[in-house]
Amino acid sequence: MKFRNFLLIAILSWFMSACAPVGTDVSPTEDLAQNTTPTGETPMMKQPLITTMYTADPSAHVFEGKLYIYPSHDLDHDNPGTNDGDQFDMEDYHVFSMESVQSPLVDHGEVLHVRDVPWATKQMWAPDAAFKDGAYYLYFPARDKDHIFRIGVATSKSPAGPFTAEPEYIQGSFSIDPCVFVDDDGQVYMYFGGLWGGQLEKWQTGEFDPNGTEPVATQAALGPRVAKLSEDMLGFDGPAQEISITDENGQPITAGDRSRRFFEASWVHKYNGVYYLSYSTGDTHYIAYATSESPTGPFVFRGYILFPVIGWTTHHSIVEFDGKWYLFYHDSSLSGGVTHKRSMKFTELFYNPDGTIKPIDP
Ligand code: FUB
Repeated sequence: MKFRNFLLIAILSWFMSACAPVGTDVSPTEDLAQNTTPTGETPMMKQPLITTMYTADPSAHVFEGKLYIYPSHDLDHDNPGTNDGDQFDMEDYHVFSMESVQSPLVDHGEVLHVRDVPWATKQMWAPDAAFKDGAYYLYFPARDKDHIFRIGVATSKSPAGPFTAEPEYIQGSFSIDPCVFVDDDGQVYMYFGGLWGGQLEKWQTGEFDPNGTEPVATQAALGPRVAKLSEDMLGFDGPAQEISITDENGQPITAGDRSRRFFEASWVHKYNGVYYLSYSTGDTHYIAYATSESPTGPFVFRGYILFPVIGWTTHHSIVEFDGKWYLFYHDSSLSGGVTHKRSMKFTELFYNPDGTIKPIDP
């Protein structure tokens, strides 16, 4: 009797699987999940998250209950550096994920290469990712065929990629370091911009001016740009606006105030209804932050989140995961201080009761 039941179930299951319509039994996410490699590296705070490759500019997000990280992939070369950032000659992106901050990091492999981006030529710098209506979007800067930094977008059905690039860069985009923030009302904003290698000072007239320079020391510093994203997430819904960062008296932070002025690496998050814009101060090497009641500012300077790390650049993201807040950042400790060979790290971030952030000593 038992054997007859077993036989019946076996025949039925074979019949059902043989009759399933082709292509409908494996979801894209399950399919792609097979291309993952547990790195075997258990995350430890303030230690490199991966030691088999160099990674930088980590943008962290919670998607589908896991923590996903979208970093730059630094190449292991010894080309000389310039103020234009030519040593940051990255070609592709890998995506990483963690089930929890105690579980091993998973490398989802190469998810986009510059050869597969029709408009881009080189230097795939700091990316970010976003989700809307069942699709994932990877935003990234790269130099176009005229050597000008633009921002592109690539799409996927999975947060782990692979991503397919749109044929053109986002019209109206320029400079580097996109950060995409989805507000509680569903409106999506992109913040971007970076000085020097990132060319922001060359866009002060609204056109690319190869001779553009930073404002003089007593003038207002250049601010990051913000643009609303269109409904389809593939373009800007109107021209980008400059964000103003002021001191506590409402006076613009000046270009000469190098320990507080915006340089690159914008990140926006919301805590207790307040918008926090954090950024790198570049040649003074801080991650600073400013707050506002509005996603488009003006933002008021509040202090520092991260003191200088080993290496010239500093770049971060802030994410809430399982009820705690984390700072993802990078430094050059693993390479012995080589600025363009960086490693992503993370640590917990704490707020004071007044909403200010406790600065972190890396
Ligand atoms: O990774 C290349 C550049 O270095 C980024 O775009 C900047 O933010 C800096 O981290």
